[in-house]
Amino acid sequence: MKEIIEEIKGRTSINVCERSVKNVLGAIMSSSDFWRIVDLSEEPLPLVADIIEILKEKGYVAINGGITLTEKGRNLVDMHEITEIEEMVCKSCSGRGISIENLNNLLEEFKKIVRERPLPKQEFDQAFVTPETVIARVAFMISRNDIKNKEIFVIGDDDLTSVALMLSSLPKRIAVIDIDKRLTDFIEKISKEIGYDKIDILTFDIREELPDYMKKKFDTFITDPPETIYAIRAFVGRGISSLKAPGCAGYLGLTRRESSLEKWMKIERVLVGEFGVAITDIVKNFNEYVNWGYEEKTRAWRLSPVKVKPSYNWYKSYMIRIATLEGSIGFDGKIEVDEELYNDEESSTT
Ligand code: N4P
Repeated sequence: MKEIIEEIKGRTSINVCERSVKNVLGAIMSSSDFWRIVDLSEEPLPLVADIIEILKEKGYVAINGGITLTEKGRNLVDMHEITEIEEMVCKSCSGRGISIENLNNLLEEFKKIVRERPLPKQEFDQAFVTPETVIARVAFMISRNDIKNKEIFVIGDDDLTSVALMLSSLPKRIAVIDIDKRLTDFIEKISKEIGYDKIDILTFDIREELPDYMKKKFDTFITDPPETIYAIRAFVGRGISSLKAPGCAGYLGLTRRESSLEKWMKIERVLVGEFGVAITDIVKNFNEYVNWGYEEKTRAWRLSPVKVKPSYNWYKSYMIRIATLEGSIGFDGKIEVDEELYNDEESSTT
């Protein structure tokens, strides 16, 4: 085991420990599908690819259409008492801990309206979540009293959360920004069609500072940023700047697919240490993403030891809720990066 870890360390700058290797081996015991192994292991995809590569070189796994343990591999897991990974997900709430039963009409209406939505663009790291996820977000935000008669700011909206919010007619007012004019045009069109006028829609690059009229104006924000520290400052930091007062809330998705626990800790440090907010909720795999269509053009594809498209929605993210306190402070400066907003050594799906 020590040898395996040393070898992996030589090949990647992502932090790796014995448990990372055990997580991947446990996942291989549960599935031979690469995407499922990444999903179950909860290790960043590039690290999973490196670990599998080394395990193959050392004869512990075989790769032929799928990834399986060899005789030698089975001995290794026995010796280290490594066990299969089981998810134990609740069937009625899909593990979200929230019911969307009362929002069934909203779900059906939302599904109808988004049929004509713009398709994901790789350039902006787009990949939208399932309609059930969007409605579960609404339910979750209702449960935390962050929607009814609240002013809500949606930062980046390929998920079309603003559309579900409009359809719910629960917020007092909505503002939505996105860099992609196809999306802001689409949201605009829907708002006209359903006659909803309490929404402000703006095509905006989040690397820029927010206009003053958007600062300290909202009760709640929601965003689903790319997972670089730059993007956390841009999307979440500006979200916090947009909140009115202590006791307001922000929602963000964070995945393990593109972030090690080291990066998670850094992100949590930025949230708690730099922005001075409290983390009130973390719900595993709350957000489920529809496979985006450009998977063969991603680093994840190049790294995948088996070139088979995912057969299910393997990409998920945790839902994080933060709350502001006296002394919370967001981020206002300009962010002078280009593509580094989207990518670091742990990311792979842009
Ligand atoms: C990325 C999904 N490149 C997958 C495809 N990301 C955001 C999309 C917004 N719906 C990041 C999700 C986790 N923060």
